[in-house]
Amino acid sequence: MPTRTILITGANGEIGHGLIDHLSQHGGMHIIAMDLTQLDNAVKMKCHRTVTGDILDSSLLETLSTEHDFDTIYHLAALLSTRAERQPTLAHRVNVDGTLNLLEIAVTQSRLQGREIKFIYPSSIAVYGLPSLDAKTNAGKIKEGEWLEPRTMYGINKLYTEQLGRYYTHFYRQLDADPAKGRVDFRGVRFPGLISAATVPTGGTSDFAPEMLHAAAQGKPYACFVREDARIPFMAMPDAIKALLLLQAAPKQSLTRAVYNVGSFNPSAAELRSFIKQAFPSAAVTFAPDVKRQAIVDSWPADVDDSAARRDWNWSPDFGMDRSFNEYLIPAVKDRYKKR
Ligand code: NAD
Ligand code: AKB
Repeated sequence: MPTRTILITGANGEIGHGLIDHLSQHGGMHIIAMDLTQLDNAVKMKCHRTVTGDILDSSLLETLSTEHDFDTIYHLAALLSTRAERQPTLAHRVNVDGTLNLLEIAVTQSRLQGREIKFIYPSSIAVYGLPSLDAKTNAGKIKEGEWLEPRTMYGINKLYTEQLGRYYTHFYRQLDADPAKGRVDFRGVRFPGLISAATVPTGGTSDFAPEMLHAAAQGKPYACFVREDARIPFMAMPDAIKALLLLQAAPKQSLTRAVYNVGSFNPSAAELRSFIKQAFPSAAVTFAPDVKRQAIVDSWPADVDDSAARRDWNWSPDFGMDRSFNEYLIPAVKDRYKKR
């Protein structure tokens, strides 16, 4: 069987690190990894080729497309919610125009290869926008079609690009004489806040959870930027990688949606602190809410209904909160900071 070639954009980010790590161990495939920043050496050696460049550079993407036959594109590059709120026009360019560029590359590839190209896309719970805390409390587990009025540029970008993906899969150039030529098989997941033991996030609004954990593991004090009762869904990085790979591998005929919720656990910030303090009793975690970032978190759901993903592609997280912390996050962060 020929070796599959996959393109990963945003490869130097948190998910990119986890995905490349996993694929290089289990994949038997050529990984073409692209990022604006030069890939970390540990990741670089796991890839067939690395490219430092901007997803807004269409000619770079077109050149890449002439040099490789991609089987799947994992399009991870983005500006996350807090950074996007500080640079909204740049965020729109990267998150929307950049995604459009990648979808166009997928069409070109599909035409050249005469087959559908899979396009795997991490969307976010940021697509949701609850108007008040009461609404959030009463909403319970949110389904994919509910509360789609995001209040952040990032959430709006994600919601729109999900629709672009659906368009490229079903309606792209629908008035052409032969619209069937050049198809993209777009599949998205709406991730909750992700927590990795290997990397510390920057630029997100769910970052308070991983920041609290990594600070505790280093013996550093941490002032949490949301209230103790702030509650949103989270997931450990290995489950996020599992979700991307399961969705990628799912038979097309079993999929009933372009984008799926995936859930795992949803502690309040105070519950997170308690968990972390069990492992690091001297952790000095205080709460100093930033009202503006708090408002973003308040607009995100307390929990998501992921029954469609469970039904259509057999999704279930391997790690709930106990296992995420006790079997993955705590031992791995202890190990990470012991080595330094
Ligand atoms: P990250 O910020 O760690 O990584 C993003 C990467 O994209 C960075 O390495 C950055 O250099 C790169 N990038 C940014 N602009 C670029 C450009 N113009 N050209 C090329 N590369 C560019 O983020 P992550 O956590 O790895 O997230 C990956 C994807 O998953 C994003 O689309 C994000 O929206 C989504 N997501 C992440 C989370 C989370 O909690 N981490 C949750 C939901 C969705
Ligand atoms: C962010 O906070 O922006 C991300 C996300 C939940 O999409 N972590």
